[in-house]
Amino acid sequence: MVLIRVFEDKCAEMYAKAKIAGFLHLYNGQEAIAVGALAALRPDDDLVTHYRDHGYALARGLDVPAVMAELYGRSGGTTGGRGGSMHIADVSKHFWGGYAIVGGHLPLATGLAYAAVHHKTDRVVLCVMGEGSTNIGTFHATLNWAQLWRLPVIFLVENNQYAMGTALSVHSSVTEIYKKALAYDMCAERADGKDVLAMRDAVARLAERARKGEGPALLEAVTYRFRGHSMADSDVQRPREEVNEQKQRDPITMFLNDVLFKQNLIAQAEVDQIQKDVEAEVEAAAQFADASPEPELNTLYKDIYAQSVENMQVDGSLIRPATVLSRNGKHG
Ligand SMILES: Cc1ncc(C[n+]2csc(CCOP(=O)(O)OP(=O)(O)O)c2C)c(N)n1
Repeated sequence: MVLIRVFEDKCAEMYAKAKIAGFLHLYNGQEAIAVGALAALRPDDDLVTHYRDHGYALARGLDVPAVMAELYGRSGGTTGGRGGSMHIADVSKHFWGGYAIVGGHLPLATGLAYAAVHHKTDRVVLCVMGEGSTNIGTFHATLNWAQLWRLPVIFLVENNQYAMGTALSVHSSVTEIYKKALAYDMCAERADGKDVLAMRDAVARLAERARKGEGPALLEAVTYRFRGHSMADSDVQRPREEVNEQKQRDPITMFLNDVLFKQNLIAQAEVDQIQKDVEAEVEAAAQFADASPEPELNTLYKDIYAQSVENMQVDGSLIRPATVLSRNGKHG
């Protein structure tokens, strides 16, 4: 959680210095969700997220300098600098990407869950979205199929109570988001998204039932983001008092005070050391990103068409999507 916090504060600084361009949606305040959820999953469980994806990338163990270089749009980035902030991905880590289209990734995640069943693996898919996604048509179509086919997917809704600057009660007729799953007879739970252990326990429980073939679930994580929607947002819609009050319940200090200090699991000196080490790691990542060259112009079309992934391997097995074969004209 500290790594995500420090990393993203650095991102904000580098955005202001114009080292990072485009959209940049930060995760400050929501760190306990990604860290708790991924702690409950296996490294080969599949992960698909929305565009607020840096926290997931770091919690999944992607290379920190490569994530920073991706944000800088440099060739040392996770996708060679061609994706940027909203499209961090690393297939070797079963992280199939951040997606910019609100709700657009839900069918993809559910397709992965279908593939897991079809290939007789016991993998679970974690599909992360904001609460704004739950008003989108694909959300409803996807939940219907996922439940009908009892697919092993957890729909994790990060309810930070605003879609951009629009308050939940202004955009959704149902404000207890987990209840939307009940329309599809789907298992639904709500957890405190600022409590890292509560998040870990909830995801562990839902993953276990999904792995046993008991079907999908929707988990609503109630949270708040400490910054505006993106770095381009002046954040004028949210009352200052509300933002300040929410910052009093910071997931990092809550875990420190309510768990680690209370149970004598850590000393202040260790906390200080973690902070220092993380700051050094993030500084080194920023230097790596700065030194990494711009992508070569002749790589502009690389990885856009399916044939570029023709020989892609995941866990030793060759991926040969039908589109690859037909595009190459080798098979009909
Ligand atoms: C289909 C679609 N419509 C609109 C947008 C523009 N847009 C980007 S983020 C966003 C709000 C999403 O809010 P929420 O799902 O609650 O996630 P949060 O950003 O709060 O984490 C909107 C409307 C988009 N990217 N895709």
